[in-house]
Amino acid sequence: MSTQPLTSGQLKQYDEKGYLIIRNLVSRDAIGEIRKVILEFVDNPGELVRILDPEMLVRQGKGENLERRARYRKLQQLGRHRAVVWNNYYAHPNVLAIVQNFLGDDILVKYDSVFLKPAKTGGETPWHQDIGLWRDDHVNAANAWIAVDAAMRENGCMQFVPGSHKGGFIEHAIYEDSLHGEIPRELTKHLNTVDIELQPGDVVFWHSYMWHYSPPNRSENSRIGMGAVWSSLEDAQQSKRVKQYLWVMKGGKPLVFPPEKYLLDNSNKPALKPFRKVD
Ligand SMILES: O=C(O)CCC(=O)C(=O)O
Repeated sequence: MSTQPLTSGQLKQYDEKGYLIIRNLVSRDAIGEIRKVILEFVDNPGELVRILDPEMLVRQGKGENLERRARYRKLQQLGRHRAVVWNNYYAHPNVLAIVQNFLGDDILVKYDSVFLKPAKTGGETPWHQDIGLWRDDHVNAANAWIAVDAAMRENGCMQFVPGSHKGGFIEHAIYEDSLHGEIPRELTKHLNTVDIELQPGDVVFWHSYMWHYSPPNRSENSRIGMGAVWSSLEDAQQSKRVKQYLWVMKGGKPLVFPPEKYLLDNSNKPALKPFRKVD
């Protein structure tokens, strides 16, 4: 397999706007297989029940009567536990052929999570930069999200601020009602945003400094997608926080499930600085 070189127009868009959408990167059949695995997992997680991350509503104790598929916002690291999800996205040759443009021929997965955002109950993801949450030096990581369901304005697609990656790192804050660290709220009141609307199999790639957000899903339609971060070997070697990376390409050769681990002992690295607390 070889790199699919990005065109000069695509590179210009990524450089100027900080993101790039590649349509139909994964086939509808492959996405259908992934969707089936995700829903089966939610229905019956077995011993991996710990990777189910509940919606805010449920965390607040307001989810008593919700059906099972309406209760969860995220499945942490499902990809690495399911061959279909891994091979059809994180290690998919079409996807890696794009990722090679950013990272070269040695590629590892740092992050693999499903974002569910169920109809009616799916909550918002606050404004953040990925690097603002990781707090590492991986400015050149390949960050991406693939649509499993159509992601539209109505069901809470992601929103980006084009060009925001040029502003560099923003120290994230945490509020009493924060889901996780976020860009300080006084900076997010008047933003020029774009809706990142995607059809199943479309993938959006973005810069680690990109400001992004997704609103609650008040529609009748589920909005499932999957987040990914791929790292170069150099970045993985310097990792401050993540202890385990997973190989998907070595020397330009794609690798399939089960992924080989790349383990780090970062126990003697300095502890992460906590987010600034705002009352
Ligand atoms: O799925 C979403 O709405 C949020 C995803 C996201 O923020 C991310 O992958 O960094």
